[in-house]
Amino acid sequence: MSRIALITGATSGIGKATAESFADAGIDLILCGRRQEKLDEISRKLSSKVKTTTLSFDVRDKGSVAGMIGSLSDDWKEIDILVNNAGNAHGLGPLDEGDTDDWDAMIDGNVKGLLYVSKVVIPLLLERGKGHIVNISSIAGKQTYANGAVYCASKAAVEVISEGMRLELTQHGIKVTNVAPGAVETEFSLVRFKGDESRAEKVYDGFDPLQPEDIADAILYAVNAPGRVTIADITILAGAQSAATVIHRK
Ligand code: NDP
Ligand code: 8X3
Repeated sequence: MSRIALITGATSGIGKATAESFADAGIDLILCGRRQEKLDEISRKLSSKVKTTTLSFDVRDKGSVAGMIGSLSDDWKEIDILVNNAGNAHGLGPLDEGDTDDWDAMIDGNVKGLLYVSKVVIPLLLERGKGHIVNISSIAGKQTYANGAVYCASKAAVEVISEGMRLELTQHGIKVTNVAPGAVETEFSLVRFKGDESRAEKVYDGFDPLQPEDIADAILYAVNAPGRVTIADITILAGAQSAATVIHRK
Protein backbone atom coordinates (compact mmCIF):
# COMPACT_ATOMS: atom_id res chain seq x y z
CA MET A 1 0.00 0.00 0.00
CA SER A 2 1.34 3.41 -0.88
CA ARG A 3 2.31 5.87 1.84
CA ILE A 4 1.34 9.54 2.17
CA ALA A 5 3.89 12.26 3.02
CA LEU A 6 3.18 15.86 4.01
CA ILE A 7 6.17 18.05 3.13
CA THR A 8 6.41 21.67 4.23
CA GLY A 9 8.52 24.01 2.11
CA ALA A 10 7.95 21.88 -0.98
CA THR A 11 8.15 24.83 -3.41
CA SER A 12 11.93 24.93 -3.56
CA GLY A 13 15.28 23.46 -2.53
CA ILE A 14 15.38 20.51 -0.13
CA GLY A 15 11.59 20.20 0.17
CA LYS A 16 11.08 20.14 -3.59
CA ALA A 17 13.87 17.58 -4.10
CA THR A 18 12.36 15.44 -1.34
CA ALA A 19 8.97 15.58 -3.06
CA GLU A 20 10.63 14.44 -6.31
CA SER A 21 12.48 11.55 -4.68
CA PHE A 22 9.37 10.48 -2.73
CA ALA A 23 7.38 10.52 -6.00
CA ASP A 24 9.99 8.25 -7.61
CA ALA A 25 9.54 5.93 -4.61
CA GLY A 26 5.74 5.86 -5.07
CA ILE A 27 4.89 7.97 -2.00
CA ASP A 28 1.76 10.14 -2.40
CA LEU A 29 2.30 13.80 -1.61
CA ILE A 30 0.71 16.67 0.28
CA LEU A 31 2.82 19.57 -0.97
CA CYS A 32 2.89 22.66 1.26
CA GLY A 33 4.34 26.15 0.89
CA ARG A 34 3.22 29.75 0.51
CA ARG A 35 3.70 30.10 -3.27
CA GLN A 36 0.64 28.43 -4.78
CA GLU A 37 1.91 28.76 -8.38
CA LYS A 38 5.05 26.80 -7.50
CA LEU A 39 3.00 24.18 -5.66
CA ASP A 40 0.78 23.82 -8.75
CA GLU A 41 3.80 23.43 -11.03
CA ILE A 42 5.40 20.73 -8.85
CA SER A 43 2.09 18.99 -8.27
CA ARG A 44 1.42 18.86 -12.04
CA LYS A 45 4.88 17.43 -12.71
CA LEU A 46 4.70 14.73 -10.03
CA SER A 47 1.05 13.75 -10.52
CA SER A 48 2.06 11.44 -13.38
CA LYS A 49 3.89 9.30 -10.79
CA VAL A 50 1.82 9.55 -7.59
CA LYS A 51 -1.29 11.18 -6.13
CA THR A 52 -0.65 14.79 -5.14
CA THR A 53 -2.50 17.59 -3.42
CA THR A 54 -1.38 21.06 -2.38
CA LEU A 55 -1.90 23.25 0.70
CA SER A 56 -0.83 26.87 0.65
CA PHE A 57 -0.22 28.37 4.08
CA ASP A 58 2.34 30.25 6.12
CA VAL A 59 3.64 27.98 8.89
CA ARG A 60 3.79 31.04 11.20
CA ASP A 61 0.00 31.38 11.09
CA LYS A 62 -1.31 28.75 13.49
CA GLY A 63 -4.92 29.31 12.40
CA SER A 64 -4.05 28.63 8.74
CA VAL A 65 -1.91 25.63 9.66
CA ALA A 66 -4.77 23.99 11.58
CA GLY A 67 -7.39 25.12 9.04
CA MET A 68 -5.55 23.96 5.93
CA ILE A 69 -4.36 20.59 7.26
CA GLY A 70 -7.79 20.13 8.86
CA SER A 71 -9.41 20.69 5.46
CA LEU A 72 -7.79 17.56 3.99
CA SER A 73 -10.20 14.74 3.14
CA ASP A 74 -10.15 11.69 5.43
CA ASP A 75 -8.12 9.76 2.83
CA TRP A 76 -5.40 12.41 2.73
CA LYS A 77 -5.37 12.62 6.54
CA GLU A 78 -3.90 9.09 6.62
CA ILE A 79 -0.42 10.66 6.74
CA ASP A 80 2.54 8.29 7.17
CA ILE A 81 5.42 10.78 6.91
CA LEU A 82 5.73 14.41 7.97
CA VAL A 83 8.77 16.30 6.66
CA ASN A 84 9.13 19.53 8.67
CA ASN A 85 11.36 21.33 6.20
CA ALA A 86 9.92 24.87 5.79
CA GLY A 87 12.33 27.46 7.07
CA ASN A 88 14.95 30.01 6.16
CA ALA A 89 17.64 32.31 7.50
CA HIS A 90 16.93 36.04 7.34
CA GLY A 91 19.97 38.29 7.55
CA LEU A 92 23.54 37.70 8.74
CA GLY A 93 24.90 40.22 11.20
CA PRO A 94 25.76 41.01 14.81
CA LEU A 95 23.00 40.98 17.41
CA ASP A 96 23.26 44.69 18.22
CA GLU A 97 22.53 45.50 14.57
CA GLY A 98 19.90 42.76 14.20
CA ASP A 99 16.57 43.42 12.51
CA THR A 100 13.89 42.25 14.91
CA ASP A 101 11.57 41.42 11.98
CA ASP A 102 14.25 38.99 10.75
CA TRP A 103 14.43 37.44 14.23
CA ASP A 104 10.66 37.07 14.33
CA ALA A 105 10.65 35.43 10.88
CA MET A 106 13.27 32.85 11.95
CA ILE A 107 11.91 32.04 15.41
CA ASP A 108 8.27 32.10 14.26
CA GLY A 109 8.91 30.10 11.08
CA ASN A 110 11.72 27.69 11.89
CA VAL A 111 10.63 26.91 15.45
CA LYS A 112 7.00 27.84 16.14
CA GLY A 113 5.89 26.96 12.60
CA LEU A 114 7.40 23.49 12.90
CA LEU A 115 5.59 23.08 16.22
CA TYR A 116 2.23 24.29 14.82
CA VAL A 117 2.41 21.81 11.93
CA SER A 118 3.50 18.99 14.23
CA LYS A 119 0.70 19.69 16.72
CA VAL A 120 -1.87 19.15 13.98
CA VAL A 121 -0.22 16.14 12.32
CA ILE A 122 0.92 14.17 15.41
CA PRO A 123 -2.69 13.29 16.47
CA LEU A 124 -3.28 11.87 12.96
CA LEU A 125 -0.19 9.65 13.34
CA LEU A 126 -1.17 8.65 16.89
CA GLU A 127 -4.63 7.60 15.70
CA ARG A 128 -3.01 5.15 13.28
CA GLY A 129 -0.27 4.04 15.74
CA LYS A 130 2.49 4.55 13.19
CA GLY A 131 4.35 7.23 11.30
CA HIS A 132 7.62 9.03 10.76
CA ILE A 133 8.55 12.66 11.38
CA VAL A 134 11.65 14.09 9.69
CA ASN A 135 12.77 17.47 11.02
CA ILE A 136 15.21 19.51 8.94
CA SER A 137 17.64 21.12 11.34
CA SER A 138 21.11 22.27 10.23
CA ILE A 139 24.80 22.04 11.05
CA ALA A 140 23.99 25.54 12.39
CA GLY A 141 21.90 23.85 15.08
CA LYS A 142 24.99 21.98 16.29
CA GLN A 143 27.67 24.66 15.78
CA THR A 144 27.02 28.36 16.39
CA TYR A 145 28.69 30.91 14.12
CA ALA A 146 29.22 34.65 14.54
CA ASN A 147 26.49 36.82 13.01
CA GLY A 148 24.12 33.88 12.80
CA ALA A 149 23.14 33.51 16.46
CA VAL A 150 19.37 33.74 15.93
CA TYR A 151 19.29 31.35 12.96
CA CYS A 152 21.61 28.96 14.86
CA ALA A 153 19.34 29.23 17.93
CA SER A 154 16.30 28.42 15.81
CA LYS A 155 18.00 25.29 14.46
CA ALA A 156 19.34 24.30 17.91
CA ALA A 157 15.68 24.43 18.97
CA VAL A 158 14.79 22.05 16.12
CA GLU A 159 17.46 19.60 17.38
CA VAL A 160 15.95 19.67 20.88
CA ILE A 161 12.39 19.38 19.57
CA SER A 162 13.47 16.31 17.54
CA GLU A 163 14.80 14.70 20.73
CA GLY A 164 11.66 15.59 22.65
CA MET A 165 9.43 14.21 19.91
CA ARG A 166 11.42 10.96 19.81
CA LEU A 167 11.11 10.55 23.58
CA GLU A 168 7.35 11.09 23.42
CA LEU A 169 6.48 9.26 20.23
CA THR A 170 8.66 6.14 19.95
CA GLN A 171 6.37 4.31 22.36
CA HIS A 172 3.50 4.99 19.93
CA GLY A 173 5.26 3.51 16.90
CA ILE A 174 6.25 6.90 15.48
CA LYS A 175 9.87 7.41 14.42
CA VAL A 176 11.63 10.78 14.50
CA THR A 177 14.65 11.63 12.36
CA ASN A 178 16.65 14.84 12.67
CA VAL A 179 18.53 15.85 9.50
CA ALA A 180 21.31 18.45 9.79
CA PRO A 181 22.67 19.58 6.42
CA GLY A 182 25.72 21.75 5.80
CA ALA A 183 25.95 24.11 2.82
CA VAL A 184 23.25 23.23 0.29
CA GLU A 185 22.80 25.29 -2.88
CA THR A 186 19.10 26.32 -2.85
CA GLU A 187 17.19 29.60 -2.56
CA PHE A 188 18.43 29.70 1.06
CA SER A 189 21.18 32.32 0.60
CA LEU A 190 19.07 34.42 -1.77
CA VAL A 191 16.42 34.60 0.97
CA ARG A 192 19.02 35.24 3.70
CA PHE A 193 20.47 38.15 1.70
CA LYS A 194 17.06 39.48 0.64
CA GLY A 195 17.44 38.84 -3.08
CA ASP A 196 21.08 40.01 -3.40
CA GLU A 197 22.23 37.46 -6.01
CA SER A 198 25.93 38.31 -6.00
CA ARG A 199 26.12 37.94 -2.22
CA ALA A 200 24.18 34.69 -2.36
CA GLU A 201 26.40 33.23 -5.11
CA LYS A 202 29.55 33.96 -3.07
CA VAL A 203 28.38 31.51 -0.39
CA TYR A 204 28.91 28.64 -2.85
CA ASP A 205 32.06 30.02 -4.57
CA GLY A 206 35.14 27.84 -4.96
CA PHE A 207 33.73 24.50 -3.82
CA ASP A 208 31.15 21.94 -4.83
CA PRO A 209 28.20 22.59 -2.50
CA LEU A 210 25.63 20.00 -1.49
CA GLN A 211 22.66 19.79 -3.82
CA PRO A 212 19.10 19.43 -2.48
CA GLU A 213 18.98 15.91 -3.98
CA ASP A 214 21.80 14.86 -1.63
CA ILE A 215 19.60 15.68 1.37
CA ALA A 216 16.53 14.10 -0.26
CA ASP A 217 18.50 10.84 -0.68
CA ALA A 218 19.22 10.75 3.07
CA ILE A 219 15.60 11.50 3.95
CA LEU A 220 14.38 8.70 1.68
CA TYR A 221 16.91 6.34 3.28
CA ALA A 222 15.59 7.23 6.75
CA VAL A 223 11.92 6.74 5.87
CA ASN A 224 12.64 3.47 4.03
CA ALA A 225 14.63 1.91 6.89
CA PRO A 226 13.05 -1.27 8.26
CA GLY A 227 10.78 -1.08 11.32
CA ARG A 228 13.58 -2.28 13.63
CA VAL A 229 15.74 0.71 12.67
CA THR A 230 15.41 4.36 13.76
CA ILE A 231 17.72 6.75 11.96
CA ALA A 232 17.82 9.30 14.78
CA ASP A 233 20.19 11.90 13.44
CA ILE A 234 21.96 12.51 10.13
CA THR A 235 24.58 15.24 9.60
CA ILE A 236 25.57 15.81 5.99
CA LEU A 237 28.36 18.23 5.08
CA ALA A 238 29.63 19.21 1.65
CA GLY A 239 32.72 17.26 0.53
CA ALA A 240 34.89 20.34 1.07
CA GLN A 241 33.29 21.24 4.40
CA SER A 242 34.59 20.16 7.81
CA ALA A 243 32.44 22.39 10.07
CA ALA A 244 29.67 24.98 9.72
CA THR A 245 32.10 27.75 8.78
CA VAL A 246 35.14 25.72 7.65
CA ILE A 247 34.97 25.19 3.90
CA HIS A 248 38.03 24.51 1.74
CA ARG A 249 37.60 26.76 -1.29
CA LYS A 250 39.80 26.63 -4.37
P1 NDP B 1 14.76 27.31 0.18
O1 NDP B 1 14.71 28.78 0.43
O2 NDP B 1 15.11 26.85 -1.18
O3 NDP B 1 13.39 26.63 0.63
C1 NDP B 1 12.70 27.04 1.78
C2 NDP B 1 11.29 26.47 1.71
O4 NDP B 1 10.60 26.79 2.92
C3 NDP B 1 10.49 27.04 0.56
O5 NDP B 1 9.74 26.01 -0.03
C4 NDP B 1 9.58 28.06 1.23
O6 NDP B 1 8.35 28.09 0.52
C5 NDP B 1 9.37 27.41 2.61
N1 NDP B 1 9.06 28.39 3.64
C6 NDP B 1 9.90 29.32 4.15
N2 NDP B 1 9.25 30.06 5.07
C7 NDP B 1 7.98 29.60 5.13
C8 NDP B 1 6.83 29.97 5.86
N3 NDP B 1 6.87 30.96 6.75
N4 NDP B 1 5.68 29.27 5.67
C9 NDP B 1 5.64 28.26 4.78
N5 NDP B 1 6.69 27.86 4.05
C10 NDP B 1 7.85 28.53 4.21
O7 NDP B 1 15.81 26.74 1.24
P2 NDP B 1 16.27 25.25 1.61
O8 NDP B 1 15.64 24.24 0.76
O9 NDP B 1 17.74 25.30 1.71
O10 NDP B 1 15.70 25.17 3.09
C11 NDP B 1 14.88 24.13 3.56
C12 NDP B 1 15.24 23.85 5.01
O11 NDP B 1 16.57 23.40 5.08
C13 NDP B 1 15.14 25.07 5.92
O12 NDP B 1 14.56 24.69 7.14
C14 NDP B 1 16.61 25.47 6.11
O13 NDP B 1 16.81 26.13 7.33
C15 NDP B 1 17.26 24.10 6.09
N6 NDP B 1 18.68 24.06 5.80
C16 NDP B 1 19.18 24.61 4.66
C17 NDP B 1 20.54 24.55 4.39
C18 NDP B 1 21.17 25.17 3.19
O14 NDP B 1 22.40 25.37 3.19
N7 NDP B 1 20.43 25.48 2.13
C19 NDP B 1 21.44 23.85 5.31
C20 NDP B 1 20.82 23.33 6.49
C21 NDP B 1 19.48 23.42 6.70
P3 NDP B 1 7.50 29.39 0.17
O15 NDP B 1 8.45 30.52 0.00
O16 NDP B 1 6.75 29.02 -1.07
O17 NDP B 1 6.62 29.52 1.35
C1 8X3 C 1 22.19 26.40 6.58
C2 8X3 C 1 23.61 26.07 6.72
O1 8X3 C 1 25.75 26.83 7.88
O2 8X3 C 1 24.71 28.36 6.29
O3 8X3 C 1 21.47 25.95 7.68
O4 8X3 C 1 23.76 28.03 8.44
S1 8X3 C 1 24.48 27.40 7.38
